[in-house]
Amino acid sequence: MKRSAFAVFAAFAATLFLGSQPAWSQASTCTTSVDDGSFEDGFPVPFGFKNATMVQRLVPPFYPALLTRVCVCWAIAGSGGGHLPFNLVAYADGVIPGASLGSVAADSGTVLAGPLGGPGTFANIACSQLNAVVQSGGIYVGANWDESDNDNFFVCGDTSSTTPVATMFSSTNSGNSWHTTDSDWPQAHALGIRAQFAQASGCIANSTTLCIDQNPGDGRFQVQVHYETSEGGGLSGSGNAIPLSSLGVTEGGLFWFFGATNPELLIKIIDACSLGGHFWVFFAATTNVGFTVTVTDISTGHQAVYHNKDRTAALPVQDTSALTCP
Ligand SMILES: [Ca+2]
Repeated sequence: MKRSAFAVFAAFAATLFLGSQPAWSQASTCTTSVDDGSFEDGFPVPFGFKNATMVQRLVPPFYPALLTRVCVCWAIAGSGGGHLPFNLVAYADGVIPGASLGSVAADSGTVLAGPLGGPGTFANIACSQLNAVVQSGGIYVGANWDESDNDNFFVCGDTSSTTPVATMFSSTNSGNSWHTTDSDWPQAHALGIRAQFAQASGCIANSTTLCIDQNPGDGRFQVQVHYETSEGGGLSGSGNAIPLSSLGVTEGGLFWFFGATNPELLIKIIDACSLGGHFWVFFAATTNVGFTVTVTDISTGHQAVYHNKDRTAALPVQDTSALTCP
């Protein structure tokens, strides 16, 4: 059964507004938000679920961005106060939340019941350990909790008509399916869920970025490839990285362009600092399409960039002065 948080809150808020003001003492320490800074309501996942999840899409102010903290505003209906254990959760971007990026056990801290309408009581939870990096677009973050632990707890809601309607979802099955919060609660414009990001550093491996080690695990060298050809009616895009570290090959890797089963380029980086003060970049591409290889030494910021002209058989490259040491 679905009960309306709005109705519950309207009733107790009307009562408690006449009483003393509660202490909304836990301020948010997150700077990325989509609410207007003041909450008028609270929203549950449709009630009674032991596995309740509510998330909101947030967009970092820069890229690549490491998610360092999530701030969740909790409101409590009824009287007195309480706390609620929950899990901070993060999901990859998409039209709906994508793959789980992990969770962190957390607690609301003490939340006092009281009138809605204020900056909210936030739990500010560090989560750098998730290593959730946003390369583009946004990320879904929020809370997962057991409503039977304390069914008076709601996620703070912003119902101001001037607040743009955020992208918000709830789930009752750990994200196997989602439904939109503003369909459950039409007055919902945004949730009291915020995030903090830090500029991500180091090589961040993804589908188009290969990280190659100098020393085991350091991911010192970032390799990206762009291809562009007039063949096939004109094709261009990012080369797709095929890391080989799972095979124990940490000083080189492959890229494919047109089919995942068909590699186009083998690249490796050799530490020859003791032989003349350079890292060597060697690669061989079995193609005649135009491409650009960009190797970045994350440690120094130095780059080595190589071009192959379109419709030209690529020659092997053995650059022994590619990047200066150390
Ligand atoms: Ca508001």
